[in-house]
Amino acid sequence: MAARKTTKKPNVSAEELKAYYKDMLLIRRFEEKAGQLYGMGLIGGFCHLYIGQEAVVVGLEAAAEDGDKRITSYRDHGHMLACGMDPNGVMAELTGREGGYSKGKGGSMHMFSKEKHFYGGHGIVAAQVPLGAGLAFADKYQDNGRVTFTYFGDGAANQGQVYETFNMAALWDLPCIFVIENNQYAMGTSQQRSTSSAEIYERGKSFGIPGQAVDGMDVLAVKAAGEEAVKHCRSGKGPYILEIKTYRYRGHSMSDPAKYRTREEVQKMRDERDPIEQVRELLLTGKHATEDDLKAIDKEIKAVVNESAEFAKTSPEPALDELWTDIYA
Ligand SMILES: Cc1ncc(C[n+]2csc(CCOP(=O)(O)OP(=O)(O)O)c2C)c(N)n1
Ligand SMILES: [Mg+2]
Repeated sequence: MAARKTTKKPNVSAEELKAYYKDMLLIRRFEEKAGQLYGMGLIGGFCHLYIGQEAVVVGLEAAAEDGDKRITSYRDHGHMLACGMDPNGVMAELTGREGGYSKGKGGSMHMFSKEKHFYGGHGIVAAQVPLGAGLAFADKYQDNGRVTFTYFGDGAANQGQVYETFNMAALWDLPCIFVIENNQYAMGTSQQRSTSSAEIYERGKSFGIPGQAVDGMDVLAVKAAGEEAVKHCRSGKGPYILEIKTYRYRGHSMSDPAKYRTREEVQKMRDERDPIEQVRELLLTGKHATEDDLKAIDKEIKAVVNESAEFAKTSPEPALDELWTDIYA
């Protein structure tokens, strides 16, 4: 990814900037805690952390309105927290407990919230893309002015069903924002090794879907691009593609030793491009917050995350008779 520093002046108030800082920090600390609980054997199965990518969901949620929908892949904890789902319910689902969003029966990749219009959590690469277009179809049918954020990765962008979906979404002018979270890797395969055309945002061209590439380490740039996309979709002009260039600091999942890239590459990104540090700088240099204000926010977030871990450890395991509920037959 070309290192691009934003030249844009903050187009938001100090309060909004602080809110983005807080929201990104919540995701970062929550994911760090999930990583710890995984290491302690309290979380089983797959667990894909979102650390490094926080500005993507926080920027786009800042561009969304109440009632808009979101659907994503297995790397989904950040999306849940950013749309306002309860950290206790998310963490307890990770530990497989009764107090989790799927009563402890879904785990990391399978959580939903009708209230927050969060439609999962999907473990099959790109499976959520046609589903996202389906959600947008429902909104168009009901003429309710809502848009759907359909998130997927750079690896998923090479799947055939993505292009079938682009075709139908364009044909029917669906209010669907296709958000490609390009973190440069699909498991251990870098984008250079897997992708013939690097400019993924241009892949909608032959369907007449506009797209743009966005600096995904800059929450303000993401928000601005999100607002453009939302405006386009809400005004009935059909789908829009945002390729958001981001980076994951951790391995693909908790079981990835990450031998396909150097430690230096990751460290350079953390040192030079970290989305949370960038906002911290903006807050301090713009005198919108003092070091003490930021410390107070850190403390508040830590308390929320600790409480979620406590809840996730103490909530009981699902009762045996839950084995036979919520089954589709
Ligand atoms: C249909 C299918 N093929 C393969 C896999 C195994 N798999 C899981 S994640 C993944 C890589 C996807 O990468 P990307 O879309 O870039 O998302 P990221 O993990 O980087 O967020 C693969 C190949 C799968 N889950 N589903
Ligand atoms: Mg990827």
